[in-house]
Amino acid sequence: MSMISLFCNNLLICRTDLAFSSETVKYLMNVFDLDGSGEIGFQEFKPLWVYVTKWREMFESFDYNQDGIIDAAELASALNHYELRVGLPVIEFLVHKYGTHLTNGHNDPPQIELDRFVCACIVVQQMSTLYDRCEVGRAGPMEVSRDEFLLAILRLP
Ligand SMILES: [Ca+2]
Ligand SMILES: [Ca+2]
Repeated sequence: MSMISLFCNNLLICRTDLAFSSETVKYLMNVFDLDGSGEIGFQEFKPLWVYVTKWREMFESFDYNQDGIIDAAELASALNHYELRVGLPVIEFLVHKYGTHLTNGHNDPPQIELDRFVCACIVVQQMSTLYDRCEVGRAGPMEVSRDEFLLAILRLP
């Protein structure tokens, strides 16, 4: 287990029923391993701490019914609050892709646990930033909307 896995699973989560998956750790490494060393150094650690703590607080504050999971409405509210504005089709796709059926098999809609919530938010944040950069670099408006752009990325395997 890498240092970042240990960090995420033992220091930040502080809950025995939750752990960060290798996919989430990979996303975090992509964001915070600025020198490409494959490890999180001291200078990279502080922003990682702030970032993950922020997403955890966000998860808890937007889990309105306090059931420990995020549904589509809670996810939309959270992303909108942090100005990651996406439409309903993107929200539905995010919940489908990152959520799980936690009760009653597939009869209930999927919901998102903390680990996958962080993944979903990182993807939306990074792809929105990329979209904004593409838009700035163009003389005119983009030919695809932000939601179309995000959905195209999210549909990738
Ligand atoms: Ca590094
Ligand atoms: Ca909830």
